[in-house]
Amino acid sequence: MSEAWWKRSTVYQIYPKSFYDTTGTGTGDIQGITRKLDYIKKLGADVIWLTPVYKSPQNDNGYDISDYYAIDPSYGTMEDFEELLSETHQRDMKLIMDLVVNHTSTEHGWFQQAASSKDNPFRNFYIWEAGENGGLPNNWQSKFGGPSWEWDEKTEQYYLHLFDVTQADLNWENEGLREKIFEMMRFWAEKGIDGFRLDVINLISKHQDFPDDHIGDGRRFYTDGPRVHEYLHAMNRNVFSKYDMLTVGEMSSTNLESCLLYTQPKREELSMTFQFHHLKVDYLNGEKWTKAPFDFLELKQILSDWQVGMHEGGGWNALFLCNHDQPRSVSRFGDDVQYHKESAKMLATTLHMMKGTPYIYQGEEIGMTNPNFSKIEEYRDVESLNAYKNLQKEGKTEEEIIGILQQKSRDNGRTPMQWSAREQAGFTTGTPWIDVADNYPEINTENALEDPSSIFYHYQKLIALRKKYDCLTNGDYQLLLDKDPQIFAYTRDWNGERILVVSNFYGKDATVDLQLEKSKGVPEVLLSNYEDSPLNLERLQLRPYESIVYYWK
Ligand code: TEU
Repeated sequence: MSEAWWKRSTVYQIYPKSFYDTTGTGTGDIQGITRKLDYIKKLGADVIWLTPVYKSPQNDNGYDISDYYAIDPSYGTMEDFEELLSETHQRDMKLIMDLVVNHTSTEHGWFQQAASSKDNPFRNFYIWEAGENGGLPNNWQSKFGGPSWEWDEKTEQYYLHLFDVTQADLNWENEGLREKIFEMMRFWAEKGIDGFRLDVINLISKHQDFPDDHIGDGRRFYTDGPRVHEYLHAMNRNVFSKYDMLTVGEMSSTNLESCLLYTQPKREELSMTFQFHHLKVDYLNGEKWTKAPFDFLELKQILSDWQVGMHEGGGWNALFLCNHDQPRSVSRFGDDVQYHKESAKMLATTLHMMKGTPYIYQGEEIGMTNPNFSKIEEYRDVESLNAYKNLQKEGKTEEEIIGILQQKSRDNGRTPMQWSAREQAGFTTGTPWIDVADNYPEINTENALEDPSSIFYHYQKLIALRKKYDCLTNGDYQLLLDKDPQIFAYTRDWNGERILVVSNFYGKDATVDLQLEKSKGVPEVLLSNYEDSPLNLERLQLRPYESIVYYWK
């Protein structure tokens, strides 16, 4: 069997609302993406993932879809989309769409029908329960805070919403619903798109007795649920297999065993999965809305366990450190002031040399940082605004709450793309829907493109290495110095080729004894974030955030 094309690809994630505004409305648009395609081409990424641009009331920035067949007018028209797709293909790049099929907006026609009466034919497209003795059907919590059931006055039942109250969960038990979804997916496939990113796809199958959860928030009754593999296999047979697609599932609170099942080729489900365990290493006692430094040893262990586990089990990882739901990686795991460039490059190297398909989130390639918003009025995200209220109820002070949001809010990753030092970072001629980060005069794409030592060109080199070395696609993964509190080092071996990555995760020097066998001889340095990196591996001296890729053949 020939190698799947997406194994050597690098995906560039675009959050259209914050990418580039051509109309002066303050909101990015599809034409803006088309205009910036050459920029992405120059970076070398060969797949674009668009977060949702379908028609939506935008309560959750498009993850609340009201019409799967239409483009939201704030982003443009279907013609704009078709132009984007063809311009992408002309540049030998591919485009994948974000698909949200765990839930729809309550403004979707199906929900409107379903909520109109108990015997409407669409009623069973959603999940309705009568409730227990006048109370909620169970104690499951919404991921955005509060109960996951909402009372519907008219038909006197509750509907399930694992996210916002305007995001009603679809009933995948209903075969008619499944057929409608597959039909809609084929509509987009027929337009020529190259794949799907499937939003919280491991939540679509719920335990049908909807039990109370006595030890948690209910997630164990719908995460990687009873029929999820059956549904994904059917999706694969009905849609994916008929085209040549990259499919990536966003897996909430999943585990390795499940992700192997989702991605082993013989099972015919998905190409790869996103998992989030490594992005919870700065949660205090497992709680997101806390302020805490990240646990480096844990980060290393989790990433390594997934590397080894997916390699040995024949699965495939999607590799990422940030996205539109996460803080900026350089602010979170690096040093976004003193060692901005060095640490951003170090993080990129550490991730991109792993086994899997790497994802770059817009702005990550120039080291965009968290904006450090200091007033609640600057935040936009529904989840952050809910968290703000809940933390107030818990008695936290304003200062404490803002401190937490500065570290954890999803808005950290949603500020406008910093194109230039011009007003509003060159993102819009109007007023942006969310403020631009203050550091745009220094951190922007114009500066990055002019500076041969920029973070941008470092990513460009990483992408090129991944295309060239079979060892990066196929090699195994071995963690070295697992207990070292400062160094992240691993090897990749394949067919006599070896790649070694050594990264210093902190702003102080380090002396490293890798204890490698000597027989391999003197290596070549493939990439580093400092000039003249040392070749002597016996007592390797690393500078702050230094990261080096060695190669032996
Ligand atoms: O996110 C799913 C999800 O569970 C998270 O990443 C979520 O943001 C986090 O748990 C909050 O703490 C996806 C989308 O990426 C996100 O933007 C949507 O809001 C969500 O699904 C609902 O569609």
